[in-house]
Amino acid sequence: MNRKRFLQLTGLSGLIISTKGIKAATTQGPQPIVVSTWAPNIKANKAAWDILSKGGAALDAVEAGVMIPEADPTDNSVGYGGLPDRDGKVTVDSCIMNHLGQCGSVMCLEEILHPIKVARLVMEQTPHVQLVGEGALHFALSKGFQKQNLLTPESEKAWKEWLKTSKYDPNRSVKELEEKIKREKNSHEPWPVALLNHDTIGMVALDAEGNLSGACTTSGMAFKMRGRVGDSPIIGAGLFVDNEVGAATATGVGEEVVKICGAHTVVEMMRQGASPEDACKEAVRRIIRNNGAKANTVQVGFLAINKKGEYGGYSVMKNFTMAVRHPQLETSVETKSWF
Ligand code: SD4
Repeated sequence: MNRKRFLQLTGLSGLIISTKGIKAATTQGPQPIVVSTWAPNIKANKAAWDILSKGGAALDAVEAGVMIPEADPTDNSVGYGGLPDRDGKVTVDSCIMNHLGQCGSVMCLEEILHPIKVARLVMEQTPHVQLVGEGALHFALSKGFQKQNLLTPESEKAWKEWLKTSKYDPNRSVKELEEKIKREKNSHEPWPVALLNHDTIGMVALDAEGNLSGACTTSGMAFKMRGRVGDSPIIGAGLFVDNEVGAATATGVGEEVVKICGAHTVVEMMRQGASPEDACKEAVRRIIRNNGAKANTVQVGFLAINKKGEYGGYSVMKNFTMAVRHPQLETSVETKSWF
């Protein structure tokens, strides 16, 4: 397949692809911008951009944006098509935060296609921030959401294959990506395979009013223990927004992100004057410090934007990409990494 054909197939024509050593870029003045984890989420950015480019609110943009991978059966770590826990159940975690510091989250929710919408309703219509499991499901059903099986035949097959060894490996997706990259080297395919890698989506946006919001949604680590919750629905870990400063989100091994209050750390570093990239690097440094000799096996990626619309990211291991959209640019970039 040639490159043109690939771009047509994936609907990514016009995309600027950069894969190495991209510095945190600066946009001119405070203009709208949306940044999300992983290159395929350029499609999610499109949905967000439809709203931002018409003067819409960052909150509406990030909600609409992350709904794209939630409904995409080929994204096996978000929503429909997500890989299940070790009992074969797909459980989803989502959170959302706006420029007023308001936030909502659902954790370990089952059979709901768009957990991000439920998280938003937790924020807007309950006195709480977090709802979990059965309670979150009851809340969703009371708001008119319908139950839907999120386990696709492909995910079920992968789970049955996994059951043969039942070995939990938080590096599974990293290894899969590395294998794909090796295959790419051998087959001389014309596009960077990191572009094809789907994973948890964290999305942050700045709107024309100068307000920031963010959303993060995932089915979590594949074949996790039943009831396990990672960083993605935890405000301050997988996502944090402070309208005075900036917004940050994370992807990767959630336990490591929770241990350093990842997204909050990134925002606080920006408050002290760090660029988005340097702020993300400091969060990565703390993960490296916590993990000693095994640090180079723990993939975590952070990305951030600040009030000026500057953006950047950093990851522990290579191959972490982010999708960026602002008035002058629609692109995916690989962030710098520690290793
Ligand atoms: C989690 N951080 O549940 C999520 C998983 C993830 O790409 O980001 N996967 O820990």
